[in-house]
Amino acid sequence: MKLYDDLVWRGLIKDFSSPDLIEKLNNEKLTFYIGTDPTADSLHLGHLSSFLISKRLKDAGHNPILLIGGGTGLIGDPRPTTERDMQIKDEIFKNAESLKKQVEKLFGFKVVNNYDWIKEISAIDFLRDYGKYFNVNYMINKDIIRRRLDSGITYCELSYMILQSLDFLNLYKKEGCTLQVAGSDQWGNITSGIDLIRKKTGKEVYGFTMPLVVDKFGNKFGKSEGNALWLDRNKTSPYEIYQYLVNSDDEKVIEYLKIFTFLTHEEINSLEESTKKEPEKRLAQKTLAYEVVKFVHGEEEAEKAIKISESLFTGNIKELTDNEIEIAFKGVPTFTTNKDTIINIMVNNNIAASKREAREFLSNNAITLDGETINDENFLIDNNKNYHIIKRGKKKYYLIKMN
Ligand code: 383
Repeated sequence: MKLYDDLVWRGLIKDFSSPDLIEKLNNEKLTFYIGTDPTADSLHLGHLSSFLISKRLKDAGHNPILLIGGGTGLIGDPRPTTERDMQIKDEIFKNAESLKKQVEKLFGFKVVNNYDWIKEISAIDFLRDYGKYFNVNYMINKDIIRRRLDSGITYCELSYMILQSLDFLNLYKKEGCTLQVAGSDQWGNITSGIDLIRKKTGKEVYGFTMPLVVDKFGNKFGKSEGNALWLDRNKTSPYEIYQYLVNSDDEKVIEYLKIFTFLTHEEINSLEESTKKEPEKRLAQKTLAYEVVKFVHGEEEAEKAIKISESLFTGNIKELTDNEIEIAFKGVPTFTTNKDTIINIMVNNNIAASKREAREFLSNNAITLDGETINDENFLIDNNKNYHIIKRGKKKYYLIKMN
């Protein structure tokens, strides 16, 4: 199957600047770019889908450039809601360095930084060479800007579009770059670049975007309790990413497999069958989670995430190493204690409000220690292990660290 048809099949095309691009994607070798601003020192799951498109284009023979917005990051792409806080320069530069390393390792793209050329432009040249080509009416009719007119937008953020456009022009001139890809929030910035290049050189360049990925409630994909899921393992563990994806809804998981994995159409179709016929196996979800973690963190981490996840599911926690326990129970209430009876440990650490309540839990089979039900209130929790897990009822976990 040709590249364009594969992109359509995977649901990766929203806006498309010209029908001529189909032929070019399928039969030519284009130099293209995707940009990202160094607002943080790592990409997150929300970035992954459009970076994976770039990988698909690369695998089909096109030539990718990643642009890190060291210059644009100092200005801030207008969000639809409010003005961004201005970030500290050194922070942006540090983030740019980390992003460069991360992207080179994950995707192997050539990396450029727009700070290198934007910093050279004087205010007068900026206005004469670029500002002159932007009609203010045109600018305020771009979707994102229009949505900000009521709440207000500064001249600083309004100018962002000009910077992203001159990047495209610069890469077109220097690298022969004729295509920009991104998520659909970037459509206005892409078309303004295409228009600038047409006005200044008379040449036609191209762009396309992919739809925003959302969960079944329409919320942005890739956030867990409002926090981004980072691709840097020191910020988000591979297991957390695994957990997030393995919990995908049946009605969304096939869409996600198309967007986030390199599995073939046959493999994805067969997982779709499985989701219809035997949804309780959650084969599609498990495959999605495994494939993404494998791509981002490697096979070993993906296997480890499966092991943790299965042990928690079956309650077979004994097999986990200390490190795996730390990962699996990150964020659950944790207590440090000396060896003692289970009833004392429960009361001293608020697992039960009183001895009476603790006894009730124990006699109702509501308490497990390391996966085994305990009824005896004098059961000794010893310190020949570094960690014990107490589970109360169906869901409540406590991590006990032994002194
Ligand atoms: C800067 C200069 C350029 C071209 C692009 C840029 C960055 C762009 C932007 N991108 C987002 C970001 O940085 O703000 N103005 O977080 C996100 N991207 C990609 C994708 C996405 C977009 O990095 O839709 C999600 O990840 O395009 O929001 O010359």
